[in-house]
Amino acid sequence: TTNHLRHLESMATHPSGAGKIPRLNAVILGESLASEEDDLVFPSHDFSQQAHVPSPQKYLEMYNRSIVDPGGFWSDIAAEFYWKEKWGQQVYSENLDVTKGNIKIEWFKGGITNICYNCLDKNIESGNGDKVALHWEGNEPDVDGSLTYRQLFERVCQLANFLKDNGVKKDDTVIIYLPMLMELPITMLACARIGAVHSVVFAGYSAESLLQRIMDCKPKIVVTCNAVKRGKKVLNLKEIVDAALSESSQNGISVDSCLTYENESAMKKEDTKWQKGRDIWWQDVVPKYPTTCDVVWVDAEDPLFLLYTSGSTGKPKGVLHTTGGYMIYTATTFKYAFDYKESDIYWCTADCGWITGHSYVTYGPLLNGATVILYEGVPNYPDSGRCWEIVDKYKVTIFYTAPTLVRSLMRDGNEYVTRYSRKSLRVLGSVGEPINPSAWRWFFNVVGDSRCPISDTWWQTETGGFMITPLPGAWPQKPGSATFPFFGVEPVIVDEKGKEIEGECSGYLCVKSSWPGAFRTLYGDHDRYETTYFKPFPGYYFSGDGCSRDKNGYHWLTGRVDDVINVSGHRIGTAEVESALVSHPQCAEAAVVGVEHEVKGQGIYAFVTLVEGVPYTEDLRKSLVLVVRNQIGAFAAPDRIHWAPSLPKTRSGKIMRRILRKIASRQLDELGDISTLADPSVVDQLIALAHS
Ligand code: 6R9
Repeated sequence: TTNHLRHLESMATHPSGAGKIPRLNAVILGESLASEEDDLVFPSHDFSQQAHVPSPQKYLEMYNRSIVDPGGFWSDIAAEFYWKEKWGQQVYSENLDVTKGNIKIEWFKGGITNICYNCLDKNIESGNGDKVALHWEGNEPDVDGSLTYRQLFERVCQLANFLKDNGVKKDDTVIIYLPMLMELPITMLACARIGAVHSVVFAGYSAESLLQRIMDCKPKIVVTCNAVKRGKKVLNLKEIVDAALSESSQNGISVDSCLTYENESAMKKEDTKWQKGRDIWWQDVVPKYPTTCDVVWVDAEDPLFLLYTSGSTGKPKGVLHTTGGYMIYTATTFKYAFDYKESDIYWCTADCGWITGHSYVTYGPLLNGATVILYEGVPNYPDSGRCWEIVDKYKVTIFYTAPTLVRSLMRDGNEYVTRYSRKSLRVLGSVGEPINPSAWRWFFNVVGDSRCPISDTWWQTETGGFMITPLPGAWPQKPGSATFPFFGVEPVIVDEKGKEIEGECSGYLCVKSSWPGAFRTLYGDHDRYETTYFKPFPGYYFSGDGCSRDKNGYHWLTGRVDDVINVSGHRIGTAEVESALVSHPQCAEAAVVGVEHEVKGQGIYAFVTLVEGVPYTEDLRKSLVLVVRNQIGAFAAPDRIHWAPSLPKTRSGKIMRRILRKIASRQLDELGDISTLADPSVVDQLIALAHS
């Protein structure tokens, strides 16, 4: 067993009886809690008993096999899926060492399958045809709909037939620019059914960003809708697509057709701008096609989708995932990390425009035959209780969201939560950024009534699925820690020289050897793939994240390593300082960046959002600094607190530190592109407060 699992081993072989966690509980609780590291939250006995992985030793048994014999471990799982033809002799092959030639990862090569078939046909054949696949909740509370697996199958087939009829063939690209309507997963699945490669562009990106993606992947067709309502705002999506398409055709890339869904509740057909010959109304044509469509069988290593993600440079990276490994990996991670059971009702608040919406709204859940909620709107419309209203309405059992949403709802007060029952909930999940212990606590205590384990899942667009995640019921959680690696994943922490460090340590998070869900290349740029991810530490996949491992082997993600600040030779994670700040009862959110400092090299500059109604005062400023001194050390005390009514965030909720760094260093003429912000006016507010 690798070093970091020794603690789990000791839990599993504890003298009080193998894997009996309560004994350990008593031991730990007998000591005073020295720090967050010692803050253990135990799953209830009842939860553990019914869990897929009920104990540390069950996990260790499975984990060890997945590392010693990855081929055997993953082919046993793959055998539960439908394959037209079985994969070749070799389950996988990999080269992750740039010094030994091109980076190459393959899983189940030679295996012939189809992920859409496994999501739909297979579930219908096994008797789940009448089970609800998708519940759709509109922006307005009284607008909703649902599709059973059979109905979803029919819709997907009709669209697949339309696509074929319009010249889309295997390996052609289709850009999808849709909000959270059922037509979004329907389009993804229809592409997969005929072997076309989908590239979903989050329907909050500007025309400029959409154009950039169209130019890069040259789609045969673009699928969109006329408009969407998010809260009280109506967004005219078709206008954005029109702008991108006319610009692209002037640049030599002309897209033949633009299939447009009429999202009636947001905008009527008559009000939609139209380009004859190119634009097609979805409702006019798609329902006329047959409700069955033959599957195009593909190789496990044929591409499934392209998803653009931001890198450190301006040009977005087209992350490419293939079929077989991704299918097995998303299905398996979904099942174990959420302890999924057939009776669960699952809601992930992510948009399908992000990887979370690919792996854990669409593919992972549907491969498991789950009932999935899709929500079109925003979490605070008509008020901040909407999420819990939806939870009660559909009796949601698994609720998966992002820390930013947790913190914003936390700020609005418990009232909105406690008003609803939430009795159906049994597992909670978090993704996207490190969840600070105080938000974790609130999520656990208030939302989950201290009953529901939280799966804090660390992973990336590039990894396809969960990499480090709790398995609820298997071991105690530590608020803020993603805990231990998923099956088949060997995380390593390396120092600057790329040397693996053991035991209690912190450094760069890398992964040794491949896993089925790993991305295979950056579209059209295999060099950049190798340079960004495999050259920094030869022999490993480099995540770009910092991580520490505590004395018990738990993993603590500290954020992107480009966000590390070095103060007088002390390396301080911005996430650490932020977590300290937000633990202050009057601090709602914080973002910390490094600024040049004459004496210390870098100083710490903290943007702080206060709890609603709390005034900015000098005393509060001091007490915020004190909280950081007390929790981390004097060296980590912020040099400057900058009041921030709100923080500049991308539409996916990530804080844009690039902009904060410029504001902090007063390089106001170098703010760069702020159009990707959810609300660009935040920037002016911050600049105005810079002198306060
Ligand atoms: C799934 C997703 C990836 C980056 C990743 C890391 C951060 C995601 C996290 C987390 C700490 C977690 N991140 N989940 N950090 N704990 N549970 O978000 O993909 O958009 O590609 O972002 O997000 O920094 O490197 P993506």
